Amino acid sequence: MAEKFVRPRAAELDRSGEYGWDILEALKSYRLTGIWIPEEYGGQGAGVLDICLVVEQLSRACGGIGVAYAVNASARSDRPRRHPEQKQKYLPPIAAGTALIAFGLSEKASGSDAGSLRTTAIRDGSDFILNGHKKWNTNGAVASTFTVYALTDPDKGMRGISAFIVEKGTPGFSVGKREDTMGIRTVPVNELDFVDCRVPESQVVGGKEGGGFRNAMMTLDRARPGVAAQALGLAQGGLEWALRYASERRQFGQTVMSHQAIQFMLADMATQVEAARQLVYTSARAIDAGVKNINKIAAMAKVFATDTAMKVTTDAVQLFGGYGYCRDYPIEKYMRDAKITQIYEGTNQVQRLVIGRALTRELKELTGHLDVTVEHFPDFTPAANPTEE
Ligand code: COS
Repeated sequence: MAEKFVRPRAAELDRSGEYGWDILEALKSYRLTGIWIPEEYGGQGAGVLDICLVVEQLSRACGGIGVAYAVNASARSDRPRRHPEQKQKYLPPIAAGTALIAFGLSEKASGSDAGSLRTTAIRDGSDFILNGHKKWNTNGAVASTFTVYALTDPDKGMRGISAFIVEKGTPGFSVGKREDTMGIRTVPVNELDFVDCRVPESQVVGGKEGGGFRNAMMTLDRARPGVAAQALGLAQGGLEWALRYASERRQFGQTVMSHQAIQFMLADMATQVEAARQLVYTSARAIDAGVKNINKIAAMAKVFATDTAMKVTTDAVQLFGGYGYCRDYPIEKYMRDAKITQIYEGTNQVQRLVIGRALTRELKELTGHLDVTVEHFPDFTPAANPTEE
């Protein structure tokens, strides 16, 4: 599907910035929209690994289409899935591909520090009145259903955040400025504005006020393998273009592929792509298996696959030489698309923070405390390793 419908359109969608509506139609006809949705709601009951496999193949042809697909799966958070009325209302249109999803967490002054968001949702009878502004909303201009995080209890800070489902067209809600992005240009990335926007309490995600920050964190943990899969597809696609070019381009009387310096570069690129693949699939399988603490492995997959994508696509541009720097050739787009994967869904610095905190937690469980001294390593103390007489 990706080879037939996505690859031939990638360059044009990148140039025009137009959303790939024709590709959405193809995804629908292949029954690939909302594959993660249970069968009784029109989906295929598939898991995160399946989402990753689709995202990888789409991104191998076009990173923008890959993320346009992946962002719809952000609705796959735990709480709405446990709320029968919301499931009944929102899941079938996503499965049918008639509803596209966007995830509204970040704000102008609240990015990595997601808990510092300022949008408010103040209760008024059985409704909430939303006021504020969201930033970096991937899919913004095309989505019909938005998950929006807002403070229902501003005095409690991040512990007073709740998540809302907001529908396009709700009075007081508008999609604002579109960003002129470096890559993933087929996907609109917008600001969102809320001015006295009234949302009924039935649209509090999961039907329960509060717990929004935790919900956002859990959603991100489960979505990060999807961004990692986008990066993996970009890295794989970049590698394939580099291989093709290196086996055709001739310099010094032979293909550049025949030069050992180039072979070594390609060998490193291929090894890194394969290592990223294993981590992406492992993290996805862990989520599908219901493993409890998946934030570390999800962050590892995200950080490794996206750093790999950046490195491999940059090396692929290098292998193309001057041609790699020109828009006549497909490879520079891979590098532009790859860059954002290191930034969104939590920067790679935040991922390292998440991994570091998880390691600290594990160490605490292992040792009972953090005051590690030499006695914690008895095998390495002089008594256990007597020196020769
Ligand atoms: N799963 C469940 N709960 C989690 C969690 C997770 N992965 N991470 C944190 N929490 C809970 C904590 O247990 C804590 O709960 P209590 O209030 O009951 O103690 C609460 O959330 C606050 O956690 P913490 O103190 O770790 O929050 P921080 O402000 O330090 O922020 C980071 C943590 C930096 C990890 C978070 O803000 C983050 O992920 N930022 C990046 C945001 C992001 O990815 N944005 C991209 C959006 S898409 S464009």
